[in-house]
Amino acid sequence: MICYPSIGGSGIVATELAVSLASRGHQVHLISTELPFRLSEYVAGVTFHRAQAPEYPVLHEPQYLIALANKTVQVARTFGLQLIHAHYAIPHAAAAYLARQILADRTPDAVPRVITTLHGTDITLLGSDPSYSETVAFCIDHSDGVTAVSESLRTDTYRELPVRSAIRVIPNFLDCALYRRVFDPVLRDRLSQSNRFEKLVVHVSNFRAVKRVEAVIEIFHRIRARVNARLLLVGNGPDRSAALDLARRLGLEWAVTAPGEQQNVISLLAVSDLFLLPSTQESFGLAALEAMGCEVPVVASRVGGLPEVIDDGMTGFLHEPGDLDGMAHSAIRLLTDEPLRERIVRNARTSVEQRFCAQRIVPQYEALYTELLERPSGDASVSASTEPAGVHAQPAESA
Ligand code: GMT
Repeated sequence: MICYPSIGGSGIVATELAVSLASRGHQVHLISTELPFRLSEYVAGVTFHRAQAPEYPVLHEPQYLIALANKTVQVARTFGLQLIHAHYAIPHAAAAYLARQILADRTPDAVPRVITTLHGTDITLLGSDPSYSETVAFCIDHSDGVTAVSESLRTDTYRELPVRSAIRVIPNFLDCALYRRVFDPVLRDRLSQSNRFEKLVVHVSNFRAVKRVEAVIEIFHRIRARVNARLLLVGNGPDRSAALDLARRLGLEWAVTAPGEQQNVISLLAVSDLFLLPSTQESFGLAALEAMGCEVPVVASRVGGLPEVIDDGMTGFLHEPGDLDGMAHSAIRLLTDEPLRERIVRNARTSVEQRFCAQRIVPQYEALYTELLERPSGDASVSASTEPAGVHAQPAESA
């Protein structure tokens, strides 16, 4: 499993998948530059390998792609890897492709299959950039299996890139036994004065422009005009200071708590009353799913894969990204109409249990792995002159 270690959905999904596969008896090797932040304790069956790119004065920047491919080759040789699963196409699909080419050249009888999982910004923001698009499309097409985390991302990939591979949609998932509401009254009292009927609104992200954290502040400002509430901003990233500046200018500084990155978001979600996600783009919206698992009602943008996660009016509320008044209106309804809030969170939790629990989704990855491994050797050809296995003239297949 190749992934980014830092806060962000693709690393979380890769880590949760590794842990889940290990609990089902597989041996998983996680390759990353740092210990992934959700792998906080020892897990039997998961081994971490650090890929390090040395610096050298001649190089303008560390050669991450080469170091990652190199580490993957070494791990494959030492542990006899059968599969390389790259999470986030840039540059992990390229590293996996390169590793497989090297292994095929030196040990043609033991060449692992390569799976690339597309997560979102690797396609919608970065991958489609003309500076990257040809290479990203080539590496995706030369994976033996390709998955996307939503139908929306699959459609975007075919629209944005000259990709011909069949892309299978395997949605993101949760450990439903962990992501649930266990209310901690002491923690809640620290974050808001519940004895004074103060509501707690939460946002969790990596504070990049696409998350629109300033819009979170603007919506919260509108909520505050009607409801006694505090805001909890969990995470860190480029837009954190701007968001806190805006809160200050609006006189809300005292009502906003921003503790930075947190390893355990479950306890924080489990004491919150409302989750805001006004992103400009979300290929899936794992943060929204985590909130729904913890019975926190979500108000979000109607973009990307969010409508595949949230059924508007049934399991949460969706609005156009520019409609901050609409988002504030739904938020105020959820914070003041208890029967509505109860209905939405009950539906949301049921939807998570029926559609997005690990035991429902992880077997879909296992089935894909098995399919790829059962293909006669040579099907998943690594020869540059042959068509990659799984390439179809028409984009078609779905899980
Ligand atoms: O953009 C982020 O928040 C990080 C990014 C990532 O890959 O780390 O998230 C993307 O992948 C997540 C996991 O599949 C999805 O839940 C997010 O919706 C997606 N982000 C965007 O599309 C903006």
